Amino acid sequence: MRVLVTGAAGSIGTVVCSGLVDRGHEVAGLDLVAEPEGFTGPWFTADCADADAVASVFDRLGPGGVEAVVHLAGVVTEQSLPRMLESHVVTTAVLLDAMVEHAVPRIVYAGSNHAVGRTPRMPLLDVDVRPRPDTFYGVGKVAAEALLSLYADRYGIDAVSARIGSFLAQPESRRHLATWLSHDDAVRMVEACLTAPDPGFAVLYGISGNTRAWWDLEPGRALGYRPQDDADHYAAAVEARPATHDDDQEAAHVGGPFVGEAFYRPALDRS
Ligand code: 15L
Repeated sequence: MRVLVTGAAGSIGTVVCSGLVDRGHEVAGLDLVAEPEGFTGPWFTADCADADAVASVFDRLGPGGVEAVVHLAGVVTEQSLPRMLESHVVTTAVLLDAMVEHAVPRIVYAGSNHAVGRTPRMPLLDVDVRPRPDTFYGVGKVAAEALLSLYADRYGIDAVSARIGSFLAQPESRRHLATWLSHDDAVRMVEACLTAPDPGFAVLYGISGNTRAWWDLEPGRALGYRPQDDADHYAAAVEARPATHDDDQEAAHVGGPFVGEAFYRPALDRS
């Protein structure tokens, strides 16, 4: 499959791009920065919030040059509301408009657990709980999912949002024993979302097959995602570290640290 990956130079982007290439896909990269060493496909340095720049990327890849978009670009920390809306909502809208114009039928989106981060932790959270963001970052992710739903309904685009947990080489905290997404499982997950037959608008939790998961893996399995890693493998090492106040706070809501007062701020920056 010919795939355009945004945020291709980022931490998840580099892993996903090389994983998709290893699995036989043709990958074009788009990012604000120059291509990382070793990237083999076409590369575009542009801002996904710039509609003209994005339209030109699709034009240059030509008719049929993109069969699916994997949208991973976006600021991964909390910032002001306008910044979050631009980073997560405007970029998604720009890509969706370009997809409509160029008849690209599928997008896989890096959603986030922070779209529901204010939900008190419970044994197994399904994907149909109400949006309950923990930050403006989470608000941006909720709104981006709403856009995906709109374009799926209006234009028949297949739009899959993976609410990613904690994408890391290894789990580092007690919370990660539930929220971890391994590098290899991230590639498996994205490929499943790219190739699932007729998903329409769909949401899954993007985590590994963690024994202690707080999130239901079933929506992912329904799309063909078969995680092979489990954070429990690292539990002894993680639990050998002294428990901290943060561990308790992080365990109360699924969004962990993003729920805490350290993340409270006014929506708008004022000069
Ligand atoms: C995310 O969505 C963030 O991008 C990342 O920085 C982590 O906070 C992660 O979630 C997490 O919840 O661990």
